[in-house]
Amino acid sequence: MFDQRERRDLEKRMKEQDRLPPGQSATIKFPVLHYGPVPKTDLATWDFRVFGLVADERRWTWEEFNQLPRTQIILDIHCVTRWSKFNTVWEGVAISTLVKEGFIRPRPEAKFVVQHCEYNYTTNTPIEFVLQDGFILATHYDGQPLSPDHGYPLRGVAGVIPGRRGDDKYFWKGGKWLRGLEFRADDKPGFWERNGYHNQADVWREQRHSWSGF
Ligand SMILES: Nc1nc2c(c(=O)[nH]1)N[C@H]1C(S)=C(S)[C@@H](COP(=O)(O)O)O[C@H]1N2
Ligand SMILES: [Mo]
Repeated sequence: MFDQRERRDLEKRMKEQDRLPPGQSATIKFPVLHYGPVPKTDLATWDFRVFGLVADERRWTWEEFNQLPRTQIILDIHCVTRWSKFNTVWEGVAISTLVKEGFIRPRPEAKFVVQHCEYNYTTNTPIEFVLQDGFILATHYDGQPLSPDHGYPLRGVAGVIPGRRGDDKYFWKGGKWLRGLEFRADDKPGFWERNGYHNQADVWREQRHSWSGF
């Protein structure tokens, strides 16, 4: 059982480096977790919408989306079901870049962002969260386009930049099969947030469920 040993060694190292949040275990696999079926995507009709409290609402086709400025990032991801995966490599688009370069112009009243996914899955965060470096709109994982299970063709990824702790949230705050971003003045709990998960989802404070503290 080399895998077991590799896993335990990794977990020990991550703990020593202060990268293992409380109550989490390291995994070397990449579990798949979601509610409902995996959608089939036709890139010819796929679009991405930016709407709500923005100076001008946007709609990008797949081709247009792929012309946006791109970034690569390495993140530790922490699932609320207690697995953590370290040094995951993502490529895609940073919302902060889109804002800096004027592709998205949030209005001053915009305080929250709701990620809208296929089959009406949503997840919500404060606007600052999606504007930080630990959040990315990803098209690629580990050098390959996302697999259908992990969110093809586009997903939000909520992770932790290795060694740089911040406002870090559990992995469910990244919506798979992402189709749009809604900017809002008021917060609007998403799918898991309405079904017992904690609205803030801070991984270092173990904000797993809405009944587990603040
Ligand atoms: N559209 C959609 N996105 C989703 C979910 C979902 O049910 N639907 N589940 C979330 C949860 S609870 C987790 S832990 C991660 C899992 O991502 P993975 O399957 O790539 O590991 O996706 C998140 N994004
Ligand atoms: Mo999850």
